[in-house]
Amino acid sequence: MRTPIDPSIVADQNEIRAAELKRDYQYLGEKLARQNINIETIKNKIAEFSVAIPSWGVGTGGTRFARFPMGGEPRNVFEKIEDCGVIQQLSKTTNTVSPHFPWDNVDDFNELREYAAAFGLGFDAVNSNTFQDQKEQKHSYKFGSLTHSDAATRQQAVDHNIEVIEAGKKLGSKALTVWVGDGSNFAGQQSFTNAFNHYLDSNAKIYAALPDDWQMFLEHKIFEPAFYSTVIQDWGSSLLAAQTLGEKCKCLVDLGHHAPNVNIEMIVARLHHAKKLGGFHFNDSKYGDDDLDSGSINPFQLFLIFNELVEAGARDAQFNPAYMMDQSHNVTDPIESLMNSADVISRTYARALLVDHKLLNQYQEENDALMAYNTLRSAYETDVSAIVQQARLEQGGAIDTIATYRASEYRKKVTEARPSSGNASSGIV
Ligand SMILES: [Mn+2]
Repeated sequence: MRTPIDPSIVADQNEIRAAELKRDYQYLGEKLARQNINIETIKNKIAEFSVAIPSWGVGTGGTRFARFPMGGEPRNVFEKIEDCGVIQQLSKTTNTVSPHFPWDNVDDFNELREYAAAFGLGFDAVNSNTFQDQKEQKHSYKFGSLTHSDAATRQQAVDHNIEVIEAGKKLGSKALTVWVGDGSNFAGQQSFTNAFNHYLDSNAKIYAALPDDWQMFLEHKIFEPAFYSTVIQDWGSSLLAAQTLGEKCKCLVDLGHHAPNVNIEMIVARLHHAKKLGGFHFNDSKYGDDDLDSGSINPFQLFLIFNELVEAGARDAQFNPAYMMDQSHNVTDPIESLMNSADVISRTYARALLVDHKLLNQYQEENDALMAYNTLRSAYETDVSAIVQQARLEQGGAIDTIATYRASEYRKKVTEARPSSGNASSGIV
């Protein structure tokens, strides 16, 4: 196994914190035992949990105004994999990468697959890109892609998605995520009905190219780049399309792709009820699609979402959504942000696992609103640090991922090794 961080640094850093963690883990274990919760069961679930890293997430993000790249940015997909390898080595929560095409195109996908495997990384859902024009393409996506008024442009976008499936097959991926920014900026610019029909027709062609054991995820987003209307703007349109396209087609919920204050945890419950929740993209936001770090603004909302995901899993043993972090790291080292977010997501999942659903259901049946809320609150307020740290330690990761990463001086080393960095494509969907 390739280890981008010297294992002796990880061992030294863990040694500093091991005794304290042992005491904390024992204390929490006794506390949870009084609630009839076995800490080992929770820890094992945390150890099994994984959230994918988007390949574009290890580059510095930006806004339409500017991007401020830091030193040592990955210059190609192999260097992105190396950075993802750091995140996985220390956090042990991120054993897959979600690639984006054409940004991550290579001549030899088998080579890329083997290179990633050497870091203990596989490939999660593949992402297509029909929201920007590429140099060699014949038809422009200025007025849309899968929903364009022109049939040849739609076909070009369909062909691209099928090429992405082909790449994914070689990488060992099992899902295609489709997000299109198609929409309009003026009232009357676009026929809502025609555009949606084009969307369904185009996606039916992509669906037909899916291997039997693959899934297709439709990602909705309320606005941007279109600011008046977006073809797949909400979970209702997404669900309608997924139900029309077939069993292998499901909806993907990106936390940031909703209007402020929308009850996203309820959307999770509704989509699960329809057996159409295929995936979830984690991030946080204050206003719109801010792509802030997961749980950094509204950690309680993230907990409520996880509570629904845990409930869905308890009701349905087949429920196995694809999880990915979809964030834009404008002011931090992306590796640090992704490790921090993986930690936050794991902690939130651990707290959701502590919810006594039997008791919660009893309070709900009795209409005891206060105690129902307090049942959630009790789990939410539990400090589960020792559980996620112990899970990482037992798998060979770092008790404190950020401190260990900083001690390794990885960023300084890659800044020297990648002198002409700063050119990597870094888009956020
Ligand atoms: Mn997304």
